[in-house]
Amino acid sequence: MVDRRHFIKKSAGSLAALGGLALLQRSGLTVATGAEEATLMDALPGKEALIKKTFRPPNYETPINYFDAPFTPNNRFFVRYHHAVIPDVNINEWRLRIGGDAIHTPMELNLEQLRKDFKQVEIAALCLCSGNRRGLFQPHVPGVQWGSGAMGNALWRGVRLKDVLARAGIDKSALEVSLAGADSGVLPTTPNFVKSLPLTKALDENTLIAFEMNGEPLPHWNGFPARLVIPGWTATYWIKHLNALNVISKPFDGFWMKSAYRIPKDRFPSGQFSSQETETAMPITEMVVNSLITNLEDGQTLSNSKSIEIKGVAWDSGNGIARVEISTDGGSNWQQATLKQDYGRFSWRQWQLDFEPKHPGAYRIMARATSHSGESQGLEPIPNPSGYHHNAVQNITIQLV
Ligand SMILES: Nc1nc2c(c(=O)[nH]1)N[C@H]1C(S)=C(S)[C@@H](COP(=O)(O)O)O[C@H]1N2
Ligand SMILES: [Mo]
Repeated sequence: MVDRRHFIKKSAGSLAALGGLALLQRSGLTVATGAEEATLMDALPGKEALIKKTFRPPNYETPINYFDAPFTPNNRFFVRYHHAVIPDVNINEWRLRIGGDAIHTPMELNLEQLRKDFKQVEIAALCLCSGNRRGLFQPHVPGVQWGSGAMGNALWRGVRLKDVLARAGIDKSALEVSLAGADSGVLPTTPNFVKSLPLTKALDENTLIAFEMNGEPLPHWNGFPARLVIPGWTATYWIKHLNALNVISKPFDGFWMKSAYRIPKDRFPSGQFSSQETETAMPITEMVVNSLITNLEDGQTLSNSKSIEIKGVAWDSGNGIARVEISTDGGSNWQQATLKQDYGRFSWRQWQLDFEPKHPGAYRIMARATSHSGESQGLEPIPNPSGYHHNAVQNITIQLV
């Protein structure tokens, strides 16, 4: 049974929010007056209440105040699925099948073999949905209307994909590795969520088949018993409930590569995927530099505030964060925040700044991260049809009374 714990943060603006309100009113909850937007909190089994975007398939984002910790707890980690049929994997029956026309010896591994036969490694990495913050794009872009919580930072333990593929033997004709999970659509015509990686990324020493997250077995909703972890790349490639890997000599032509998760070419500073590129478009690959203020909200009123701590997180595709600058006057002056502990170049980096306001009033707070490659955030997101890579500098107003 799903434990339903609804509450309202603010009240309604958009039509979708109104739908949420109608639901709440039917379930007998009263709506706070004078507020602006409905937020529906709901707990999936084994999870704390998260912000529900859709129930079938389950799409739940993490409230940003939970990003206070260096690693996002498993029971607070966001959940994203494209399909509604998500099997409860029976570990005794689960096998990872390795095949494809460019593999020498097709094979099957059970979880025990995967854990015991290969060297285990652990890596801190941010799992970020390509469409995180899509809901902030103006004009509106279709798709799940994510806020800022379709991401989480975790310690992933597993084995290197390259070690597993080496055991099966890779032919020199190999071009891509396709990745499939156990979930499927309600209708047999729905294309399964299968992705592919260029061989070089599949063989990168940081690309893992992970079976643990923050020291525990992967939660069901985050891919039990094993998922791909592709540090630096958006989470669309981080296939959950992984059950098939195929090393192939031709570009994989499934729907989720050819038609979805694509961006206009040359518009972002992100990496290449030449076997999947056309003249005008390419698959989304690396994350872009970004940051988030995690302890203040737009419109928030703070009283008796002589010193205000501003804190948050910043990340990029793996060059590492060089600096985070904060403005408290709408962008006229910028101050460097203190970067906290470095957990590795694929982890997000926490940062902090103490702000001492001289007088009460409204303050416009902005945060801007710069990576070691020199990339920085712009004031506006880069437009693209599917609303990916939203990394505009945040701009929130707080009231000090
Ligand atoms: N099997 C499977 N894996 C998947 C998906 C999916 O729909 N099915 N969605 C991907 C996308 S788009 C994202 S953002 C991440 C989300 O990971 P999480 O649910 O563990 O937070 O899973 C990825 N792996
Ligand atoms: Mo995603």
